[in-house]
Amino acid sequence: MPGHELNGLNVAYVAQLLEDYLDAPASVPREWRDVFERDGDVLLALPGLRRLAEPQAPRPGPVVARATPAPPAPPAPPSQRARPDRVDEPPRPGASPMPVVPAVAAEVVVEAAPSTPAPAPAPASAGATAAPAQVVRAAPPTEERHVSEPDDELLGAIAAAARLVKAYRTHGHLAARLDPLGSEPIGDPALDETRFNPALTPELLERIPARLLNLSVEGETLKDALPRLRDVYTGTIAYEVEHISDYAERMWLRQAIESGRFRRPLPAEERSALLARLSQVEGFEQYLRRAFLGQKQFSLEGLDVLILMIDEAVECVAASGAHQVVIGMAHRGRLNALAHAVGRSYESILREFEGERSYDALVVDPEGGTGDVKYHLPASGTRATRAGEIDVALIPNPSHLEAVDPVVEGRARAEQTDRSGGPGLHDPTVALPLLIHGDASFAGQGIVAETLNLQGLDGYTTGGTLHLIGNNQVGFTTDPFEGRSTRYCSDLAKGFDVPIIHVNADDPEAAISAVRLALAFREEFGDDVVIDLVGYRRFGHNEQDEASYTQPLQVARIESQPTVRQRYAGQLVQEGVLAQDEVEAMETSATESLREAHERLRAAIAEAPPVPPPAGEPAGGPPTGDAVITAVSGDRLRALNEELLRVPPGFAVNPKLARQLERRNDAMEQGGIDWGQAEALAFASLLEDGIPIRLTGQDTERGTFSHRHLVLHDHRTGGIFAPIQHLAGANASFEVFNSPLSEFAVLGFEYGYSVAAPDALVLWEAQFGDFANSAQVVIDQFITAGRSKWGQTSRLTLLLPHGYEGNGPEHSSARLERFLQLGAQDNIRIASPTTAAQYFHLLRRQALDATARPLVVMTPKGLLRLRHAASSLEELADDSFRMVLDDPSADRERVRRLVLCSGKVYYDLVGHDERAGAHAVAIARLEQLYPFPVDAVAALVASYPHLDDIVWAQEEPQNMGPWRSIRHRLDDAARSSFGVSASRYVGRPWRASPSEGYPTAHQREQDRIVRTALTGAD
Ligand SMILES: Cc1ncc(C[n+]2csc(CCOP(=O)(O)OP(=O)(O)O)c2C)c(N)n1
Ligand SMILES: [Mg+2]
Repeated sequence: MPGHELNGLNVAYVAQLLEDYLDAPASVPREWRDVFERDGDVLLALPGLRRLAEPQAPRPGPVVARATPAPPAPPAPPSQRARPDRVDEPPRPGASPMPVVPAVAAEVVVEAAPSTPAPAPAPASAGATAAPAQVVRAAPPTEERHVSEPDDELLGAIAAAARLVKAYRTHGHLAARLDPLGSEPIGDPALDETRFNPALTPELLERIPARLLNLSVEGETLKDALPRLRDVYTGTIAYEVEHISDYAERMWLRQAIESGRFRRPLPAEERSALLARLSQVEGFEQYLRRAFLGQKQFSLEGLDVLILMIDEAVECVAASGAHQVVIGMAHRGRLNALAHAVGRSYESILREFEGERSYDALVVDPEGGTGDVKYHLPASGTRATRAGEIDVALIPNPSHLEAVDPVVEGRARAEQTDRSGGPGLHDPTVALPLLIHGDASFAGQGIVAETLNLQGLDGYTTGGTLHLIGNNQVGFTTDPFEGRSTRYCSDLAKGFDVPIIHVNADDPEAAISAVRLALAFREEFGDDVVIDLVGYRRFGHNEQDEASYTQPLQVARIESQPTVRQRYAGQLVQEGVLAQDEVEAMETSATESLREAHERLRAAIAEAPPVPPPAGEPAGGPPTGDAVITAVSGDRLRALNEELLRVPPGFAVNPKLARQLERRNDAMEQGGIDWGQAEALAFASLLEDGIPIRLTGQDTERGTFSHRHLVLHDHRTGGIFAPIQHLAGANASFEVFNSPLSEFAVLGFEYGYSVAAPDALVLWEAQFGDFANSAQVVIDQFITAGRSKWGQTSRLTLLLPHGYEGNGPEHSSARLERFLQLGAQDNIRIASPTTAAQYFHLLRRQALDATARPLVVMTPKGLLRLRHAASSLEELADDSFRMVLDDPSADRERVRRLVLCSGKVYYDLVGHDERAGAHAVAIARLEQLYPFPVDAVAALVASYPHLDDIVWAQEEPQNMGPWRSIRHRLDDAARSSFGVSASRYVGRPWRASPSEGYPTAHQREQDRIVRTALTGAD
């Protein structure tokens, strides 16, 4: 604390720091921690500070108990944990570690009273730490100092005032009038100025200059400022921002909140426009309810201003240059959003209530889909704003609440990414992701946390998401006290350093100001913001529901509650902004336009014949992608291989890894191209073909099994370099990122990305295939069903390590059976390639096939390096993906049994001791499992003229693996051959758990399966 005069008005500043310290030691600069820990007695001798410390006396802390060890240093700020610089790039702004001390010193300067700026504490060096005690202890007697005699009472009052201000900033929300239903806020004693010691009487408040407290509200003294502070923090809008660890963000928010720059009174025409909009929103819900009694609409009423908030968000980001707003939301108010936020015509929505399909994608899809309920369907439109036109997309979602969140993020990220080359160029200003949550689902669904965790990650950030929680204080019939352990439904966001704005849904102007502040913050810092819109649910969960069965008191309260439109109309009339007849005209006009649209629709329905129902599965069978040429010339591959091994001068690849990578050169000429190399060559050639690629997953840059190494790390400097992002002939970007430890959110993200980037090859890799079931909602509701429900598909490719290698129940099976069960109507592709070349061609086919479909690949583990599974350059250069691989060594005249299998078990079969003598056995592989290659399998069977046995061999249990899904196909093929009527099963018996936990048990079982398949004997 060198240079600090503890008497005089800086005590207020020290008091603030001390209070912070008592609350959370790590929150104050280390220098000040040292001071408090070492010089506690001295400080406590000062009257203002003694009072401050007194109420805290029971708390252990160095100021009152010096012996307590110093608290641990705070974790490094995010910037210190940033990805290492790419070697060939100039250091990115903010990428290099920020020194802690200067940042904190800046806080000291700002926090200090402007008229008596306190110098920043010196860094805690050995010399400097000794000094403060000296300064304080060696201070001359009070009468000799050139400062005025401290006024004990005033100093104490200032310390109390600092605490009061802090209390308003941190806990003002507890006293805010947030509930339109009028529940009393719980308040907080710390907000009561009369409870301090000394009590902050009006006389004392008047003696405290507001500037000492570093307030941004107006007022000369605290007496003037306090009512404003109260208005700002405890009105119909409230803020939680003080938990944010980033100093600049916190200061910016404080200033923005207290200055009221986003809360200025709105001009009369804006207010009247808000009322007109509210009239439309309310009129829409009321019209639907009256016209279609009992049909589900999931009315928004009670949260009507949500639509105004979306309007405002669209305006704000359009003004900042965005081209698109990507919205994700659930059922509540979705129809209203379709009509008003996206701009879908009233007719098209009313048509669905009339029981007609209006969603074009389903009608034009020749195969016919199931379609979806009206409150899940996608829509997009163009909105006119003051800054020009902007696209608004409401993306389709399943009933699974919050599952759409990461999908929106992925979609926005794709919109924001220029994929023309290198690692891709991300510009978050291009699109705004806007997520609308329910209060119960935001607090209850884990996917929300997974999605929030994406916000600051290089590979996933979208430059900040605007989260609007439509908080109607109920979830179906569940009250908040049953549904969450936290006070606010938004509390989860605090752990992610996200600012939270609570706003009363009966105050449209406050709601607008919340959006303005939120989006200004996003623009400034590129981070997420949550707005908790506190309203109510005027009716039941849906229109068939009776809310008073379970929430009788709330319902009674709501019945006596005027609507927000009525309230606002009353306010505008009373304030002379509008006349009563103008208000009524708005209401009438809203209802009239709905009525007219409905009449037009009825007339159209009466005239036009109903649209015929879509046809079922096409007779001709689904497209196979056979026609795609996937081979790449040997010369091109050689050149690419060289480039893939090239690093900048001076870049030091780990020597052990360098030796491994060098072997790739030999493999090009001598054979032995393994999985990792084949994959890199497939990717590189696709980049030259102009196909952008995005590959993510846990530890994917290196590869879980250390086989990929697309991103290299300089073993001396830690710098990183990805040769694949620097190919001279690349015409598209290659994004590669290690994902956070999530499956649900990251797979949802990649799905969203892949839909928005239909030409890109987007791949997600599971650490082990088993873990994909953590993302089952994305697989079931989006990836496999999206095409049927919404006409939405993509090339998303799932790489799922699969295979029984004795690693136990959880690291063996990617649950292939689940994907096979989900395959229908050519919705996905499922493959289990067994050679590096097959994988190479499969990847290229997936990217180049004109028909986009998701692909699920059972990828290997042990096979990654298995010599037999490796391929030659010729196989990459001349071949293509084969859905069935015949036995290359079979003697057709001798073969009596055809063993068909898929995946790694093939190598167990051909490598078994019994194989050499089993001349009557041919072993063939099914490399594509869905769509099932009917013709290729029939041709294979027919090519063995003397068969009397067809065996399906799998290492999975009988209730898992492919058997149950493909058995009928094999039987069909068997019947077409001469001597066989049905196929036989060889594999693990029915099992509740996929695999043995003991390696010896695994070995025994594996041996039994293979032996039985080869010899026919158990
Ligand atoms: C994952 C999931 N579980 C359960 C449901 C069934 N469900 C539909 S709405 C609802 C209540 C949602 O409450 P909230 O998030 O507060 O939204 P609100 O309906 O109140 O707008 C529930 C439990 C669901 N749709 N999704
Ligand atoms: Mg709710």
